[in-house]
Amino acid sequence: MGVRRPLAAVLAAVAGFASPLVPLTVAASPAHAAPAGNRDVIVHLFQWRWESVAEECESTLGPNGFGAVQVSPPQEHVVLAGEGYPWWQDYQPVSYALDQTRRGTRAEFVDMVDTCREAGVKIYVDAVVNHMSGTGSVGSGPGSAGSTYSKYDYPGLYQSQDFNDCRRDIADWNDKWEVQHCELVGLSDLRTSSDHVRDRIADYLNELVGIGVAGFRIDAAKHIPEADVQAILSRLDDVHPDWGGGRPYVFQEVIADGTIGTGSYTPMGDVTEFQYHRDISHAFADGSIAHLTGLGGGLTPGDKAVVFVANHDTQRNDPILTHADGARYDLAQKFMLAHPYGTPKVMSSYTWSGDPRTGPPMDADGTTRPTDCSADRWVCEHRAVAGMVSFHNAVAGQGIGPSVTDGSGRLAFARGSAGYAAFNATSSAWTRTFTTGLPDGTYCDVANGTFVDGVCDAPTYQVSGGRFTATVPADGAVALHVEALTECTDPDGCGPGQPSAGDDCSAVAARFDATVTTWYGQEVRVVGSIPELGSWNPANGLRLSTDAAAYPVWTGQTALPEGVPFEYKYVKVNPDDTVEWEHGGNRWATADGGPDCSQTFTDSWRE
Ligand code: LM2
Ligand code: CA
Repeated sequence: MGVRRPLAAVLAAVAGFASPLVPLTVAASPAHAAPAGNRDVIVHLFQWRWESVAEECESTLGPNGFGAVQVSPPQEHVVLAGEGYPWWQDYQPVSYALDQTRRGTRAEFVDMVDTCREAGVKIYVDAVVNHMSGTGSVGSGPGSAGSTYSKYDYPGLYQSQDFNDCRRDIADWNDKWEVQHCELVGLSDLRTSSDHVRDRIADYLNELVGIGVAGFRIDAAKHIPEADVQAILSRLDDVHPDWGGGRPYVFQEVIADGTIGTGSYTPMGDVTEFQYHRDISHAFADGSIAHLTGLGGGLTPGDKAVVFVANHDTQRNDPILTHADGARYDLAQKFMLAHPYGTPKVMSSYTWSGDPRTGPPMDADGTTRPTDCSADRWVCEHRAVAGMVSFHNAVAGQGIGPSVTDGSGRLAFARGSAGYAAFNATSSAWTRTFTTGLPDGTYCDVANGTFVDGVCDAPTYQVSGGRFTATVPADGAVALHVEALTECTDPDGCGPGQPSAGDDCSAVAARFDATVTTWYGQEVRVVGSIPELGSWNPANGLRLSTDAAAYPVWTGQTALPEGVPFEYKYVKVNPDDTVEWEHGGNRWATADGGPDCSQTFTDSWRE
């Protein structure tokens, strides 16, 4: 086996692929919907506008394997101009109208759900159903969609009898009845024991399911009696067939204490595990992570736990480790994605200075501005960990270990033979040779970049004899997995769909021979996931040609990087530039040039 040129160099030579910093996007093709599979990572795009969520699904979340977005509450809410439009307006519903909130219209919400579904990403709605508006909003109004209301009176929806009788703040948090029937920070507490209230809540959630929403965060679930949560969820419709039908995914916000534990709510669905949040945040904040292979031990069973480093409340009320802490916090979120316990929920924040009530970047009327990750106060820290989502997905089902440590601030571990990750929560670099269960090959370091459609925009590492040597940066990580190989050199192969060792071609002279019946004036092109095939844009696809002798066989040639898996389809382009895609799923292949560095793909149009 000769020494191959690094993948980036091959791409640069073949396609003029210049900078690894160029944002890599996957344009939509009709058949490019990512398989839903068992992708489960949630990202909370806190306070993002609907159209910004849609763009993020297409450009970043789908291609990197995120499973779902938790969006901020979509129902009509109070509008508090006098308080500078704080973020928490959303947590005071005044009706269940979806048109409109500070984040956009109902039509924009629907478009977001559809766009994200096409990108393989589910939408989970933050369902605020324990209460309506609160004491502080008396005299304000109308709501964001124009409804008039007062506390305990929401015309056409709820009147006084639909609220619990306690009508004062929760005073004794050791009294379960109070916690569930009195008011949480003065918010009018719904009588969720009544059929009328249960039906109205179910109507609202089912409207969302009808739009294609696939799951819910149940806000303040601990404040709703368990039987009432059960009764509401039992009224829900099954989710969209694209998500396989079945029950909506539900995770309940339960901040467990001595009075009410998560176990009361696990029969109805998943629960938030706040002790995990405290454990991982303190460990990384203190630089004491060597013991974390056992993270989650003694907590809610992992298959019921939603886990996070910080959420929108803790980052304000009880910050241990947040986006304000920079690299150390990113490192903790990466660790969460590498570790097997729980369903990870990645946070995506905006900054504020001083007053934690500060709303997101907004216009003068309190309407939220579109997200621009390089402007305003948007942090977009989920992008810094996007590559680790592919790690999480690739190692699913593999156990943790063996592990190595170096002092209390450094820990590395295998995830079976599918992945290996090293974490350094100290202020000095950590250089050592790690022994893995990985097949030999060249791996993309997904802790420091992404691996999308065979393109690595991060450093690569050579695993040889199962070992690799790395310098893990201060407050940094290195993570390798078998679905992000740029080259496999293992004589036993590296698993299905992985690049093969090839024959050391700097590029493969690829020829496509496609049998396609056309009418006069139509052209045929190959369109695929890599730049050489137009990155799914038919206008930039590889043009094929034919002549009287060859027809109906159309032929074209291009150079492809060896060992890089790609997907493709044939299209017919009409004289007016409209495009007809062949039917069926995407074709896929990996260029392997053989001894003469050439390869022919022989295909027939699929009707
Ligand atoms: C939650 N989970 O159980 C949310 O994660 C949390 O963000 C919500 O509080 C809370 N429950 C209610 O849904 C936020 C915010 C509160 C804010 C409420 C309601 O953290 O500060 O309370 O939303 O908007 C505000 C005022 C508070 C006032 C209350 C009622 O801050 O002083 O209490 O409204 O008017 C009189
Ligand atoms: Ca309640």
